[in-house]
Amino acid sequence: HLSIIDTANTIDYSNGEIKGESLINATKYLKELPNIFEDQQSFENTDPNKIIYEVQAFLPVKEGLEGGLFFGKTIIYPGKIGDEYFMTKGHFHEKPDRGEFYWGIQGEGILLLMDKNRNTWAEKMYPGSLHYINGHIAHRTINIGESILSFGACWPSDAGHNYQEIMDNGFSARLKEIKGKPQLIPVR
Ligand code: M6P
Ligand code: ZN
Repeated sequence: HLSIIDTANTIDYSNGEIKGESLINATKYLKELPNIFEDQQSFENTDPNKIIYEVQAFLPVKEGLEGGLFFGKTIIYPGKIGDEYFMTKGHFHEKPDRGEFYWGIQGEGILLLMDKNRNTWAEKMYPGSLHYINGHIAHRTINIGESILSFGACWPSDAGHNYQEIMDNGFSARLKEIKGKPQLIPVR
């Protein structure tokens, strides 16, 4: 007879946590993010082993396979380096015609977006916010709240991560806390 089976993977909607098989976990410490924050003095005065964010992803197929999908959850801890909030490295996709969905699960954040011509803009992230990221747009997430920012992501298994442009030149705007409020400041 035909059997009805349970799935190997589950998701907890309250915090985005994924359980089951084919999972990877990555912890991003401050020391691994040397070119992200502007305030070098605050960077050096902060514990290099401080955890800034954690990525969990369900990779049911091999990275690089055309036609598959990856499903992730990222949490960014609350905090600042100087007047900049904790944030992800940010990246373009290696294949610029591969898009991505992000959705807010917990906390308050900003999704920073930048096109190839270095025009930058931003979207608010909150529980229930849904974001479509066009394939050729760089994306970085920032926790502007006082609690954990948790968001989900789904992207093609052959999208790839291109960190180079962001490593070399950053985004063309920085999100800073000015008089207690997040504000986008153009760079140079
Ligand atoms: C999301 C996805 C991942 C990405 C992660 C952290 O979960 O977009 O592909 O790795 O955010 O972002 P980054 O790689 O830029 O640090
Ligand atoms: Zn991406």
